[in-house]
Amino acid sequence: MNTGIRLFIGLLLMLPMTAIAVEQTVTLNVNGRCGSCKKRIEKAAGSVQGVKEASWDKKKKVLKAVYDDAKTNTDAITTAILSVGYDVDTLKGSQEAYDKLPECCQYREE
Ligand SMILES: [Cu+2]
Repeated sequence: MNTGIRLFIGLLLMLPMTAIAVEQTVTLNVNGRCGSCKKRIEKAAGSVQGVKEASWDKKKKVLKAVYDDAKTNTDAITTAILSVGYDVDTLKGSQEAYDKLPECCQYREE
């Protein structure tokens, strides 16, 4: 094999590896109710530096986020969502922020 081809194959093999090392996908259970909840949750997650994509499934109550693991991590995304008043997995969202949510968005049963 000549060097050119070997180099090309080498680069080709490295491409997916660098992509996997940097980009991570996480799914989090985030409680919420409606379209405004969706906007708030996605905005909070998306505002974290390094988050490339955030989408919340209203039916499944699951947030899927794609992020650059050199810039951020799951904890930072979780914290951002908690701070706007939404529960993430077993963690409770900020009560203060929750109380400020419109009544129709208050998803907790009390
Ligand atoms: Cu809502």
